[in-house]
Amino acid sequence: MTRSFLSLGSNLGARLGYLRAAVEAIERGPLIEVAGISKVYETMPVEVDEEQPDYLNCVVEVRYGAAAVELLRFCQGVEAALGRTGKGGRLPRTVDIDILLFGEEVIERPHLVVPHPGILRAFNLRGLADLAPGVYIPGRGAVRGLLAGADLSGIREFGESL
Ligand code: PH2
Ligand code: MG
Ligand code: MG
Repeated sequence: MTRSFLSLGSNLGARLGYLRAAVEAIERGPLIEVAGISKVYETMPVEVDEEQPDYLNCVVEVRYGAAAVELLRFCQGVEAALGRTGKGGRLPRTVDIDILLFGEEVIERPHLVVPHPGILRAFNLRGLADLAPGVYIPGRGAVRGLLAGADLSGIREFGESL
């Protein structure tokens, strides 16, 4: 089983409901166990071209019993089942599920880059730190040190959790 961390984000419709539905779908998935869920954060959109609504973001820790590409396929299936729109182009989305870390594997394929290119976004570091501040990001260092240097403006704890 590989320890993996998933980033969940939603900025369309019933955002918390989409995050909840995504976690429930992940829990029902094959060869996967949910080991932890971070707090939920409300975050200002980063790295987007046009104005869009604020996100709810969280990080989910899983144990997965197959390869990273299989996990990617599974996550894409959950996104599709939850009516994901706005694929590509960093458009608003009902739910986005990204593989932040897959053990300490480094993967660079056209459709799968791990650690995820967005892993250093402050909301991902916050979520990771809730679950595993000591976890090592290959090529970058431990989460707690990276978080200490991150700009946390634009991120606030959302009242409700998953
Ligand atoms: N996801 C993006 C682009 N920008 N900004 C926030 N705050 N949260 C996200 O999940 C997010 C983003 C692309 O997936
Ligand atoms: Mg994303
Ligand atoms: Mg994505």
